[in-house]
Parts: sequence; C-alpha cells; structure tokens
Amino acid sequence: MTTSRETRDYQAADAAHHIHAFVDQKALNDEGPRVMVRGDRLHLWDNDGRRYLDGMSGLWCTNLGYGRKDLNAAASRQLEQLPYYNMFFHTTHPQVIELSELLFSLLPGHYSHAIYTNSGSEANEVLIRTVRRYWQVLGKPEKKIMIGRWNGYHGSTLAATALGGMKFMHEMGGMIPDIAHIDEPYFFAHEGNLTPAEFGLRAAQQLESKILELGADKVAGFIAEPFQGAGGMIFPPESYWPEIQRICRKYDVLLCADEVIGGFGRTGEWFAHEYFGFEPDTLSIAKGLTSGYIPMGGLILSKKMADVLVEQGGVFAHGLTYSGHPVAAAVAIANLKALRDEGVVTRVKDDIGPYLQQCLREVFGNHPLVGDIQGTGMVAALQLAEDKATRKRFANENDIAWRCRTIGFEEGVIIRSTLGRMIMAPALIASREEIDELVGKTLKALDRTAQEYGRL
Ligand code: PXG
Repeated sequence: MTTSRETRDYQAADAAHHIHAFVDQKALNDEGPRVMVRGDRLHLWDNDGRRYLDGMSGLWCTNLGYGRKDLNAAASRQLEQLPYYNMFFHTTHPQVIELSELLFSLLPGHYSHAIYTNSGSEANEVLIRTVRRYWQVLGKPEKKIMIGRWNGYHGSTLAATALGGMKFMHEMGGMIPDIAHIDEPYFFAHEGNLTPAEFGLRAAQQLESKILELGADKVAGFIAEPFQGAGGMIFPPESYWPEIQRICRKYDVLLCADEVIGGFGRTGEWFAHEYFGFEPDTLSIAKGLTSGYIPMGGLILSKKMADVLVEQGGVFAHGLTYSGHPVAAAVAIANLKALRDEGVVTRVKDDIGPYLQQCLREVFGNHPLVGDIQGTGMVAALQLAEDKATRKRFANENDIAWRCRTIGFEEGVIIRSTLGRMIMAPALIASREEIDELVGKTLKALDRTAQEYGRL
C-alpha cells in the first residue's frame, strides 16, 4: 500500500517543481504535503500507510467512491479502441452521442443540448459566452452583464473567478468587465431579527434591486450554486429560490445554476435545483459527471436556448480540443449507469442520506462548538458558534475550524473547514458503518478542538 519511494523524497521533488492549489507554497514546502497513494470506497491511504476516511469525496467529486472496476474498465476499453478524436471537422463518435442520450434521459425534459468541457471552470467560461451569444442572436447584444453572488465559487479560470464572489481571488488579477454581485443567502450570519423565510425573500430581492440598478436591458443572466459549496455549504431558506426565479422571469434574465457540486445525486435528487424546486435555463456540470475519475464538465442548455442558438445562431465560435473526449465520455457513461442502475441516487434520498443527517443532528445537536446543522442527502455543514440561541459566531471561527480540520487528519478523517463551518460530503455509496466512522471521528475532532479552546 506504500510505494518504494520515501515520503520525504517525494515531498522534496514536489517542493522543487510544483505550485499547489490555494496554498502558501512556501509554508507547504516547509510542512510537506501528504502523499496519497491508494483509494478504496471511502478510504484513502498515504505513502506511510496511514488510512483516512474521506468525508469530502475528494473535492466533492468521487460520488461512487474510489476503486470502481467498471469505470476503470470503461476507460481501458476506450483507450484501446479510440483514445482520442474531436468534435471539429464535422465529426463525432459513439461515446459522446451515447453520453448525451443518457444525460438527457436523467435531466428534466426541458433541457436538450450539452456543450462539453474538461472542468467546471471551463463550463462557466463557456456559459458567459453562450449566454451573451443567445442575447446577440435575439437582437439584444447590450444584454451582457452576468450577476453572481459574493462568496459564490464558479472556478479558478479568469472569467469563472470573476463570476464567483471570492474577493481574495478577484484581488489576484481576477476581474473582468460586465460582472456584478449580490449577497449570499447566509441566514446564520444575518444579524437582524428576520425569520429565515423573511431573510430568504430579502436576500433574493437584492437581485431585483441589482437588475434595476444596472438596467434589465443590460443584464444577461444570474448565476448561483443551488447551495453554496466552496463558500461554506450554505443552504438558502426555502423562500429564496422561488423568488429568484420569479425575478429572473420578470426581467427576462437567464437563470444559470452551477450544479458542479450539487449535481449527480448529492442531495438525493439527480440535480440540486430539483431538490430546491426551481427551473434554471442552464446547468454547469463537472465533478460527479465522472465521479472525478477523469476530467469532464459541461454546460447544459434548455431547449428554449438551444433552439435559438441552433436555428438562428449560425456558426457557434467555440470549441476545446478535448470537448466530449471519448475516454472521458466512456467513463461518464459507466458512472451515470452505475448511479442509476445501482439505485445510488434513490438510496441517498431514502436511506443513507437521511441516516447521515439524523446521525449529525443526534451527535452534534448539543455540541458546545456547534450552533447550527445544515444539509440534506450526502452533504452537510456544522456551523460553529459561540452562542447558538443568538447566532453569535466565534471571533476566531476560521482558526477554530482550521484547527478542527487538522485534528481530523490526525484522527484519520478528512473534513473541510470554511469560514467557521465544518463541511462534509462523503461518497454517495457510503455504508452505515462508513457513516458511523465519519461521524465518530468527526466527533473526536470536534471534542479535541473544543477542549483546546476551553469549551469542553
Ligand atoms: N463551480 C462550482 C460550484 C465548484 O464547486 C467549480 C465550478 C470549478 O470546477 P473545476 O472543475 O474547474 O475545479 C467548482 C469547483 C472547495 C473546492 O474547496 C471546490 C471546488 C474546487 C476546489 C476546491 O470546496 N469546486
């Protein structure tokens, strides 16, 4: 289960040549990254033989867990048969065609077309161009502003960074013109006396104010994650999405759901917008499309939009070398069939999702660090709070959450910390025993953190 190379040897070579994601590289070089070498279902092993329960499905993507032989076989077969061909030169191949058929059999009926990419960031890059093109074709080229949300995350490429609302990313050269933002619907952080329902409406109505401020004739679309993933697994109140949808329809603004994290069963529905009960015009997808086994993403278009682009749009001036890559498509097909035919998504809704949510509420409902528990299906967040009743947050919540995550690694569980929230999103195929291990080890991490901060 370990390799023939010493971990410190790997770390030195890594430090010499590699810039990692979202980290102070100098500090990481001093510490040395963990070297992961193997995975099976929900477990990972590092190069020193330490075993971890992965409570995050990698980065919210290994929906089927690690070690699936069917996905491996699909990739190997395709690599033998046709490892590459493209979507240019008036050509196609069976894998991308069959993937589309399968995908649209799983999606609600008003979607009809996909543009394939390699990642979620690219899906959102394509989104901006496609939405703007749609309005150009309809004779409204001035409709080009995209509205996103502060603390939203839509990827790390330039336009995806701009769409997202992470200010520290914008500051690193990450803004483009014609992008605006409204606040996120983060009820726990709200300091007034509104009920969740009132707060949800108020948060949604910021969209209306922003559209009126910019001019409805200038606003092309609104993009948001159905629940905010990287920004802290923030679930909006129930009143939020119906109001957003009403506003988008009223002002003829396209509603664009970023399903990169919420898609492919995470909430117990195939797509998170189905869980929240709204009807976006576009869906950005990636991650769970292939369970992370191979890079693939895409932009899904409603039939209404696709009809305009296909029937009236002429040349669609966009294309990636690897759009609809046959090996990625073959893996996606195997992945979607497994999610469907093994009843994985149904089980998230009816069995293992409710089990996880119930365990979390039983175990952490009265924990001295926890002020609120949000989540559904196989995604959840524990909001850290100094005082639950008044929603008072710790002044040093980021430090506490980060410490808890670090202790989690020591206890052999991988959970994520974001802005004073502990987040988990385990593989959808988790057994009850695996959930018990996740919850048990997370409790140890929270207890040890509470002790260190004098709360236990
Ligand atoms: N949209 C959403 C909603 C995402 O969560 C992307 C787009 C970009 O996808 P790619 O495939 O380009 O990475 C994401 C990615 C985290 C974390 O810390 C989340 C993501 C990526 C990295 C870290 O929660 N999500």
